[in-house]
Amino acid sequence: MLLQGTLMKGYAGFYYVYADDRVWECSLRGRFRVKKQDFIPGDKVQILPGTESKGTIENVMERKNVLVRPNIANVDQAMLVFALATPDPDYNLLDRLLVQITKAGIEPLIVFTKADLIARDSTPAVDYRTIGYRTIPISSKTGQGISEVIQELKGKVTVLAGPSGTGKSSLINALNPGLILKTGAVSQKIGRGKHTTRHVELLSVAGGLVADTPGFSSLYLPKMKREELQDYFPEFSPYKRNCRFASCMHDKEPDCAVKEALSNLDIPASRYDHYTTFLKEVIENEQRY
Ligand SMILES: Nc1nc2c(ncn2[C@@H]2O[C@H](COP(=O)(O)OP(=O)(O)O)[C@@H](O)[C@H]2O)c(=O)[nH]1
Ligand SMILES: [Mg+2]
Ligand SMILES: [Zn+2]
Repeated sequence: MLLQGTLMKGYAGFYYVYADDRVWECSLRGRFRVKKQDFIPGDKVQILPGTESKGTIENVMERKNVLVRPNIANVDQAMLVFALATPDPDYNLLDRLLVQITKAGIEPLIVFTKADLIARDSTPAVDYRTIGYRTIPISSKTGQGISEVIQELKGKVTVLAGPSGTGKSSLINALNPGLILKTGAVSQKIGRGKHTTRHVELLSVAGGLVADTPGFSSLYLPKMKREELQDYFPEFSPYKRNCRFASCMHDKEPDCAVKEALSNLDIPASRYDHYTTFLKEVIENEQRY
């Protein structure tokens, strides 16, 4: 009987596969060795279980997507981790990541950490949940929101994104007390040197798999046509068909319904700001090709 599983990592000639809620140490069928097939974490495989959690990889499925950095296949979602305080959220970076991730065909999940540091009744500067993004405020200190994050990770392959110091490692530790990742500024300094190459791996966390290194670290927006950018601002869509020009970029054009919604406070000012900032970048990039 073959088991469906997901490759977590390859190491010293063995492949570690997560299947049936546990980890199997697998070797490859000869034909894969002959074909020099490259397996990467996230690959969906079928394994033939043997004794003592050992097995062999019998089949590998076609990939639905591949992320380059970190190199992972079949990524279901990206968890964007931003702190509500210390450091204050960088909304420009958050909006930039939302564009990158959505364009890559990956579902975003926004997690705001360190909720214990702000007043319970304080409202966020930008209401990402109302825009339509899955958004969870959490605290790794008090446990607030942790069970909601567990629900979202279950059965999925997740890559983390977000600045350092926002509590990504602390969150993984809170989700999975058995697994201790280094946290805080000090251990980051003495951590892996910049020049040490290392392989990415998926960690088994809360019934799902999470990449151990953050992704989407590039600040550059992906190449796209200027008309496409507004698709990544879903809160514009109820208004844009009322703009005078069908080709409206919602920038300098007269009779723009998006700008009218902005002045009525129906669109958050910082989102619109970032849209116009990104639009300039996208147009500059267009001219390079
Ligand atoms: N008050 C508070 N501090 C936190 C929370 N999560 C992380 N921290 C602290 O923030 C710092 C950075 O956390 P870390 O997990 O290393 O962040 P990373 O760089 O994103 O992995 C550490 O000093 C943590 O103790 C939280 O929910 N509440
Ligand atoms: Mg960390
Ligand atoms: Zn417009």
